[in-house]
Amino acid sequence: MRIARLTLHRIAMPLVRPFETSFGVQTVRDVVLVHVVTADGVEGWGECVAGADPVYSSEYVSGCEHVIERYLAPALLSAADVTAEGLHTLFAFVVGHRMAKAAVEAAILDAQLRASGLSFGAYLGAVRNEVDCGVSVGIAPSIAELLDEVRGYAAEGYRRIKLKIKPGWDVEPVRAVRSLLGGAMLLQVDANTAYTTDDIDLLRELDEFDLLLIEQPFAEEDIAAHVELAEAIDTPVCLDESITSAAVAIDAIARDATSIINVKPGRVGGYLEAVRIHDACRHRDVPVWCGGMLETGIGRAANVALAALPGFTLPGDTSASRRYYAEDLTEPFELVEGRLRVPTGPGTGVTVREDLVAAWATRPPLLLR
Ligand code: SMG
Ligand code: MG
Repeated sequence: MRIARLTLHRIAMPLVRPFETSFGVQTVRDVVLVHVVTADGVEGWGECVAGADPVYSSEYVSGCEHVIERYLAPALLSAADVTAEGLHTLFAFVVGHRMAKAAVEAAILDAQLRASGLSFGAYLGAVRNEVDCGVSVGIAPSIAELLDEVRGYAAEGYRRIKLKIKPGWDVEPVRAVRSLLGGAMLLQVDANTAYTTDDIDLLRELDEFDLLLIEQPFAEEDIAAHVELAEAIDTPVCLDESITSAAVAIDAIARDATSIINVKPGRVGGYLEAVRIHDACRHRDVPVWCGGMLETGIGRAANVALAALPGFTLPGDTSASRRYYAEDLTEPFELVEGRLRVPTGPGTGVTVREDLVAAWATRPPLLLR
């Protein structure tokens, strides 16, 4: 297909409650949306998962917007024939910038699948029509408030709880939540790189809470530190930020730095690379789960489809829309018995509410052709 135009929308969506991680507090999501229209008039939407600031990774929203405007969109608009599968080669001249590339890939894939009448799930290889959902719980002002929040999510039916931790907010909150939930509930923690190898003795104290995993305790580049931790504790180590491609995933697994992987399409350059990671992990008997980046319904729809692949054997951070947003950009995703249904319509299977895109815009749309 040929891409006739690409529009970048920049919107702000307030969160229903502040979300605090070891990186800081977030109260609003600043999002870039990619909207493409093919020469045949087929549309596709993609969402960029980068944060407002370069704290989770080196990418950030304004940087992604610039890379798309200056490099990716011109390459796309001047190509005679564009396919989602061909983007890896088309964009190879740009080093890194995976979240920017993933946003464009998602829009192209959406258009391509809408043109052929295929859903994301069918295309990616989904084997389930609904997926088990977990929820990521931010750092709270007090343990009492944390317990209130966790109690609420457990009552909504979430099948797994993930607690954000950081130095000074780790063993005691985890102890309190484990005792609230009892031994049967799946519970895991995510440090977002907040610790160093000096903390290994402290992190070993988490072993008593029978956690499913500890996610990304150390710096993104430090695979060796995670190898050291994995040898020292019983809780399985799971990498998130470190895993930027299938090649890195394969290497980290071979070095025993990680025994479970959090797959986020944005972090790895798109859904096609996410599937390659899934395939490599499955081949090596390494379970994967679908991470989240506070997606709107656009990204959530595609993530839920990905989470329906056979190797996604653990509940994902694929929460209901209302976990973050009072009103979503698409029809809302609602939890039924702790699960979300995989959309079956062409492309992402959801409809973008363009009135809301316009109402929530923080600057005029940028039309590229
Ligand atoms: O979408 O529910 C979600 C967010 C899940 O905790 C979540 N994401 O490191 O896994 C992670 C974080 C990254 C975003 S906050 C900086
Ligand atoms: Mg994480």
